[in-house]
Amino acid sequence: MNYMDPFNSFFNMKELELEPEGDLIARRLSDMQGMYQQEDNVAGNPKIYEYYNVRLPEIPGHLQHCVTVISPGKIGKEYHMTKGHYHEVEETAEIYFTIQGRGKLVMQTKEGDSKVLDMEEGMISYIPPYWSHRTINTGEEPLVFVGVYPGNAGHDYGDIEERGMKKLVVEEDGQPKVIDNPDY
Ligand code: M6P
Ligand code: ZN
Repeated sequence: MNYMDPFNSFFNMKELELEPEGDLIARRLSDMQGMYQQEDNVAGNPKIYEYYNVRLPEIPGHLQHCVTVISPGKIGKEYHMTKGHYHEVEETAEIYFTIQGRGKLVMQTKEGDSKVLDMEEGMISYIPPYWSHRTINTGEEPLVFVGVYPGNAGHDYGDIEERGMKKLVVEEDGQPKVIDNPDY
């Protein structure tokens, strides 16, 4: 039997970096074209979020895990958010453990049901099979969370890239508000 060796990763809470560095993926506004309602008048190409994947085989049995850091800020009225995705293997779930900041976790099924959960330090959020998921930083500091999901789950961005999500999280009177997406 060829066993994989157990290993630790360390997330540096001061630098907000994973050590040793996994696959670091940074997403800027230009990587999310068409996902925000008002992206036209934004100066430069701000970094919205980055995530660190611990490198693991994409096969059943393993547990993928990664740390996502969403910087605070807004594009128009919408808070910084992730692209959002379904899993390629739709019957796979995911857990998010929030370790810093506050935000919202917006989920949706292909039948059109929507759910929104709060994310705050210490919260463990369960994303059941079949729900797409997007995270939104509604706070003033980075939103940092750990995601854990099956080795073979994969990411399917197609539906959300084409249609967006039914619910948007915007700032109104200084407060986060969940509204219906007028373009959905
Ligand atoms: C979480 C997990 C990852 C995901 C990342 C960024 O860490 O769900 O699987 O890749 O967030 O989200 P997205 O892939 O939607 O950009
Ligand atoms: Zn996922």
